[in-house]
Amino acid sequence: MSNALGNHILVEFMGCDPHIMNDVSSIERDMVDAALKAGATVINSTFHHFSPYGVSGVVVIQESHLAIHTWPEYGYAAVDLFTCGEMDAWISFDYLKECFGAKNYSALEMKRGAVQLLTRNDFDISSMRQKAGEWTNPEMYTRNVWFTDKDDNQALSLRYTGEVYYDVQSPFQRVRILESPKYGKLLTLDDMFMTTEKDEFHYHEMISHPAMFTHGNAKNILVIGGGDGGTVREFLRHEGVEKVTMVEIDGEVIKACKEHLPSIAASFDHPKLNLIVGDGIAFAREAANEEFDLVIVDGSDPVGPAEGLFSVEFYRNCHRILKPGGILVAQGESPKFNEQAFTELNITLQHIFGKENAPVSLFFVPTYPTGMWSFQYGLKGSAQPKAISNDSEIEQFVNAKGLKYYNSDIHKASFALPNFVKTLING
Ligand code: SPD
Repeated sequence: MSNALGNHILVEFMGCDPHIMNDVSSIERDMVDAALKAGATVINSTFHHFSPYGVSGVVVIQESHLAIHTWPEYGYAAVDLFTCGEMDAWISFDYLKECFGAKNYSALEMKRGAVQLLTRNDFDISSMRQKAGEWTNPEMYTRNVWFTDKDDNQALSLRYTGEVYYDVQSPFQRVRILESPKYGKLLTLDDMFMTTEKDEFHYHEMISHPAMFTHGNAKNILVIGGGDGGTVREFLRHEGVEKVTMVEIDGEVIKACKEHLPSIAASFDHPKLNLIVGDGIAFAREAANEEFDLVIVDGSDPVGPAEGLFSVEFYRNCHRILKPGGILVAQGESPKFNEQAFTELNITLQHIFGKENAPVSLFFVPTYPTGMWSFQYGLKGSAQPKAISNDSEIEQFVNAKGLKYYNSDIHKASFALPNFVKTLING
């Protein structure tokens, strides 16, 4: 590599699985993963399916690119792995060979940009830096790196500056803190947005205060998940709260947020907080009957470690450990992004708490796909969150604490559902 700018591996994959060769989503995922496994920084990817057969696509990486063209009818893929620097593209090659089920392959490796044949032009870096300093946001002009949270059909992307403050593969998930021009620092788990410095208050105020003001006298609270700390921070604003127990399975999330998101992870040292790094599902299974006034499930999406937070057994235990009059609030997914998880969770809650005791609160999060998100309730008493009458108490609290999303109107309005959502949960 010392005498060339880049390394280019031209690959022929033959005898590949024809179905995989025609599946644009899985090819894109495999190509992006192939880049990541070799240690590349992925800038962007674009993939296209040709009707009836064939996929073309490119993953642009900071170290150059990975490209593919497939002919499913021949079980064939032509792949280019073009890299520069220390990246070992053979790691990508081995990974793709497995993913595509290639029975045969050949590869031709060439050096690109032989340095002895090139003449170097040295730019005047100091004048370029000065010019960049005159721009409002120099990063906008020099980097085009996007983080995308998506399923097969929808996505939400945020531009980030390329700054990565934290990137650790924990036993449960990939925990990252990235910097974005629009939303400040971002916490992502695997390939999903969890929270951002600039819009976290939408989520954290809405998971906590509506339940507090519906209950009216909550003293003992259990939070399952919520590793960034924003949820417990909000509960601990209420002076009447005596104890908050938080059970987060992934200590890396807590560590990342303490180090890089201190405004969210602001209350981990609070004397009323009992912080446990452990399995929230097991905790709920083992907790005593009728122990908590509120049980809050601040979990991630139903893949990986949070899958069990969407199970019937888990919510039966949540019901059991709530005191009479207690309230469950669970991160309820989006009726626009993941209708199935949203609906199934509500049906589970209706089944366990009763049909009238499983209301849904909708709120807006700009950094979650579709922007429309939900908290789903289980009421073990008669207090209905949309029928509150303590508006002036709420407004006093909102003003005293300087809340930015929640108020008494939002409280009531968030339980009003569009017709399509009513149809999803009422069948
Ligand atoms: N897709 C995002 C689901 C929400 C996950 N919880 C966010 C954690 C904020 N404390």
